[in-house]
This record gives sequence, C-alpha cells and structure tokens, in this order.
Amino acid sequence: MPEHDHFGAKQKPLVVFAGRSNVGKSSTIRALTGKKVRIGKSPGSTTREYMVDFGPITIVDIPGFGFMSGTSKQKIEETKTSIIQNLENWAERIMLAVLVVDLSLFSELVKRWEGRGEIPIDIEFYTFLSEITKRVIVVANKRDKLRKREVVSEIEYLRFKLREAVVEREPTIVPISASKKKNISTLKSLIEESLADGGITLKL
Ligand SMILES: Nc1nc2c(ncn2[C@@H]2O[C@H](COP(=O)(O)OP(=O)(O)OP(=O)(O)O)[C@@H](O)[C@H]2O)c(=O)[nH]1
Ligand SMILES: [Mg+2]
Repeated sequence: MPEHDHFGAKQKPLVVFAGRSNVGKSSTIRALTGKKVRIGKSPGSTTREYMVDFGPITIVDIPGFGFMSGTSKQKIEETKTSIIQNLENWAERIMLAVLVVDLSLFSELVKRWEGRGEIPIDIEFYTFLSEITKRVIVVANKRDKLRKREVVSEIEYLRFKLREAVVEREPTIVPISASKKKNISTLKSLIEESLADGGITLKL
C-alpha cells in the first residue's frame, strides 16, 4: 500500500460507513460531523464512494447495497461486488468500519432472507467487515420508529444474530436516531475510543 497518493499527499486512515440502501449512513455521517453529505428520499442516493476529509482521518460514505429503486438485479449485484472490492483494496487503511442497520426493519428482513435460505445481507456484511478490520461498530439507526420496549428486544435480536455470525468477537452496538439526533454523543464517544485504540486522537 502506498503511503502517499500520486499527488504526494499523505493518505489518512479511513473510517468507512457501510450498510444497506436507505438505512441512514449519510444521515449518520452528517449528524456526527455536520458535513453536508447527500441524503436521499429514495434508496440509492449515494451512488459512489464519497470521501470526507475530517482531521486525522478520511470518512468514506459507501453507497448502499441491496435494493435500490429503478435498479435491475444485475446492477445491484455489480454494485455489491464493486463495494466489496474497494473495501478489500482499502483494508490496510481502514481503521474502523461502521455498519449502519435500520433497527425498525432488521428482524423482519433477517426472517425474510432466512426464509428464502439466504444469508441476510446485513449479516453477510458484518462478517465481511469483521474479516477485513478489527474494529467494527454496528449502528442501529431509526430507533425513533420503534417503541422503547421494541428497541430493547430488537437490539437483543440483533446482538444474537451478530454473535452467531462472528463468534470470536463481542459485537459493539449503538442504537441511535440520526435524523432526530438521538444518542449521537454515545456514538461519538465509541468512535473516539475506537480510534484512540488505533493511536488516533479525534474529537468529534
Ligand atoms: N425516521 C428516521 N428516518 C431516518 C433516520 N435516519 C435517516 N432517516 C431517513 O432515511 C432516509 C435515507 O437516509 P440516508 O442518510 O440518505 O440513507 P443512506 O443509507 O445514506 O442511503 P443510500 O445513500 O441510498 O444508501 C432519509 O429520508 C432520511 O431522512 C432516523 O434515525 N429515523
Ligand atoms: Mg447515502
């Protein structure tokens, strides 16, 4: 891996935000940094990797995978393949991966995929991210769409599925509402701690 890009600028460590389309990756980045990343009404609003320079790190807004309105199954597969390839190429630079899931849809989607005999895409990505980087935070977004009691049981289910997928690691999960700016400070602290563990000082 080159230490510098072809302009001679030092390449910063990456914090990548990945997740299915429309789960709120861009909204989460905006809530954390105040940067005006593109937020969409329909899935597929982030169509390519978008890099945001932020102090000692570069934040990467990854396009959503899975369903996107007006997109063929083949195109969806191609997008997924290209996302995986890019992440693999960056693996050594990735200091932290943040997987964003929509807590209000998670268990329903998992049951649907498992019912078809397929590995749910959120779980597949969690496993993949855990293989390429040692620091993964799972953001359970859109908690505002659930009642308090449902949040607790859905988080429990999410934790169970993540543990089952990657047995050697205790998952780090944080329920937030990106658009309503709820629990963002907890997520900020977790990201700061995680980066500190990698030797990077960042104040979000
Ligand atoms: N209710 C609710 N809606 C949210 C929350 N976070 C994001 N949204 C909405 O979800 C939609 C998608 O948000 P984005 O941030 O664009 O999602 P994304 O994951 O970046 O989507 P792609 O770029 O298409 O993959 C927007 O309409 C947001 O306003 C949340 O915490 N609660
Ligand atoms: Mg986006």
